[in-house]
Amino acid sequence: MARGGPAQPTDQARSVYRPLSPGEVKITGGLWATRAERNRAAAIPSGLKQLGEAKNLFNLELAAGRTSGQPVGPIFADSDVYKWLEAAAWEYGRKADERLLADIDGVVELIAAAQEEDGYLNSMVPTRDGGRYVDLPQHHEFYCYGHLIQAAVATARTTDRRQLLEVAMKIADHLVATFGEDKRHDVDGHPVIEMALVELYRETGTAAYLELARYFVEARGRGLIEGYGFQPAYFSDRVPVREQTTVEGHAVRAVYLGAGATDVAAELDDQELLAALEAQFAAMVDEKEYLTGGLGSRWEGEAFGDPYELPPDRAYAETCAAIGGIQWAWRLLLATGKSSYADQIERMLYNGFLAGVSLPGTEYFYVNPLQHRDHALADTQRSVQNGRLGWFDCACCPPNVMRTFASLEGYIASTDAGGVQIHQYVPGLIDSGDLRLRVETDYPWHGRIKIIIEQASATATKISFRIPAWAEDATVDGAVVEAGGYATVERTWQADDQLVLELPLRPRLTAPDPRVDAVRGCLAIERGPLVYALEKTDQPGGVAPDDLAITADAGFAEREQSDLLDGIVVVTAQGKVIDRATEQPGSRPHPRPAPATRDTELVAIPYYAWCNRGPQAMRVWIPTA
Ligand code: FUB
Ligand code: ZN
Repeated sequence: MARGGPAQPTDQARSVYRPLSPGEVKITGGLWATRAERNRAAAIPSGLKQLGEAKNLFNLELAAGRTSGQPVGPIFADSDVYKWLEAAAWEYGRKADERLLADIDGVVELIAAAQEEDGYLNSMVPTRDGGRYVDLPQHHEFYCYGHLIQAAVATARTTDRRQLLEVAMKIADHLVATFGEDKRHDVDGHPVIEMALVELYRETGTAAYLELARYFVEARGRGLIEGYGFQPAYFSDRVPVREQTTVEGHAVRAVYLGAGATDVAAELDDQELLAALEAQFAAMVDEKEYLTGGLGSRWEGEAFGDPYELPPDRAYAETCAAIGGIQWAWRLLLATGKSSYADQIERMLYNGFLAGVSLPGTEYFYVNPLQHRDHALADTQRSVQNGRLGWFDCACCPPNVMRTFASLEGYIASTDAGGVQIHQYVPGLIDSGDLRLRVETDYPWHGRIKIIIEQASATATKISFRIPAWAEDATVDGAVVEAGGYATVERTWQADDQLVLELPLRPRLTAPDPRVDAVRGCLAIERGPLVYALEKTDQPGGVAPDDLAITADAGFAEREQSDLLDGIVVVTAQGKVIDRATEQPGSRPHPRPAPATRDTELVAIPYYAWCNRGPQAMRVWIPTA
C-alpha cells in the first residue's frame, strides 16, 4: 500500500487536514475510475513509447555515455521522462504490476547511469547549451531536478525501490552544497524545485532540503533573474513572494511557485507567507481564472494577463496550468481547512484539466480555449483545430496529465484529530483510522451521495462533507445544510450506518464578472461541477454556436445519454438562431438594427467532452438573446 500521496506534510507542519495516502482511498467506479483505468492501460504505456520516439530516452543514453550523437528536443526534455516516471510510480501504487515495475526499473537505471559523480544530471545543457548553470533562467536545470525528485518520492512511497531516491538525494545534496545565501546566490527560471525539495525533506527528514526550498522561495523577486529575454514578471520574479498580491507571468511557473511556497509556509508554520499565498490565490480566482478553472489568458509567454483579461477564444489555459492550480489548491486546503480550495480543485479537475485529454486518454490539448470558431485555422501545433494530439514538440502536458490521473486518490479525502473529511465525491472506499466508509454515487451525473459505514469507529468520530458553494439546498439525511463549507455529522459509528448527501444538480446560468469585457452580455450553463458548452454538431440544423443566443429564462431540460461521449447528461435550453443574412456587417451607428431571429433549442454537453467528435465550433459563454 502506498505510504503517502503527492503532498505529505510532516507532523510538525501547519496542516489543518492531513492527507490520506492513496492506498487509503480507492476509486472503484464512475467517471474517474474509467479515465484512470485508461490512463493505466493506454496512456502510460503509450507515453513510454513516445519518450522513445521523441528521443528523450536517447538523450539520457547519450548522457550515460551509451551512445553517440547530439541531444534532441527542448532544453527541458528530461523532465518529461521524470513526469512519466512519477505517473508510473503512482500507478504502481494503485495497482501493482510487474511489467510496469520493470519499465520503471529500466528508466531509473538509465537515469542513474546518466548522473555525474557530484550529483549533476542533465542530458541537454552540458553538451548543447554551454555548460552547467550558465543560464539558470532559461535552461530549466532545477526544473528537471524538481520533476526527478517528485518521481523519486513517488517511487519511494509506492515501491520497494530506492535507486531513484538515492539519485534524487545526490542531486539535492549537490544543490545544497552549491546554492544558497552564502554560496551561489541564484534561482531557476522555472519553479517546481521548491515543492520537490519539501517533499524530499518530508520523505528523508533532511532539514537542509527544506532550508534550500525556503531559500529558493525567498530569493525570488529580488532581481536575480534579469536580462534573459523576458521580463522578471514572466518568471514570477518581479516581487518577493511574501509581498506579492496576485499571480503574474508564465502561468505554470506562477502556480508551481505558489504550491511550493505553500509547502514551505506549512512546514515552517510561516503564517505571514501563508496569508500572502492565500491572497494571491484569491486574486487569481477573482480576476484571472476562467470559468473552467483554466489559468493563463495570453499565448505570448503562456501567461496570466491583466485582471479581467479573459478572452474565451484566445484563452491559453494550458493543461499544465490547471494541474499546477490543483496542486496549489490542495496544499492551501490542507494548510487552512477552507472548503473553497476544494471547490477550486473540483472546478479545475472536471473542466480545465479534464478537457486537456481525449476520452480514450491518449491525446491531449496543450491549450484549452472556451470558444472555438467555425473555419478556424490550425496555425500552430497547439491550435485546438488540430484536435488533441498524442504528443507535442514541447510535451509538458501529456505526462503531467498521466501523473495527475495516477495520483487522483490523493485529492479525495483527508483526516484530522476529529475525523474524516470528504472533499471530492467519487464511488469508492475511504479508510481513515478505524473507520472504513464506502461511498456510492453516480456524481457528477446525479447528486445523491450515499456513505455506508463498513467498519465502525470505536469512539465518536466526525464525518465532514464538502458542500460546494454552488450547492444551494443541499441536504444531509434530509436536513438542509449551508452551501460553501463542510457539513459535519459526529457519532460513534456502527457498521451499516448510512448517511445520504443530496447535492442539487439542476442546470444553472452563470453570469461573468462585468469587468470581463470579452464575455459581457453572455451567460454560461453549469450543472453541478461541470461547465457546459455548445458544440456545433449537437445543434439542430448544425447551426454554428456563434449564431446562437440564449433566452434569459433558459427553460432548461436535461436528458441522460449513455451512448454519447462515454455517457453524459445533456442539457438543453431555449435559445434563438440569429439570421446573419439580416445583420449588417461591421461597426454601425448605434443603435444597430436588430437582426431577425428564430426560436431554437440549444444543446449543451460538458465542456470537458468537446472535440471528441472532430475539431469543430464550440462556445461556453453564450450571448443573451
Ligand atoms: O518550460 C517548461 C514547460 O514548457 C512549461 O511549464 C510549459 O508551460 C511549457 O512552456
Ligand atoms: Zn504543459
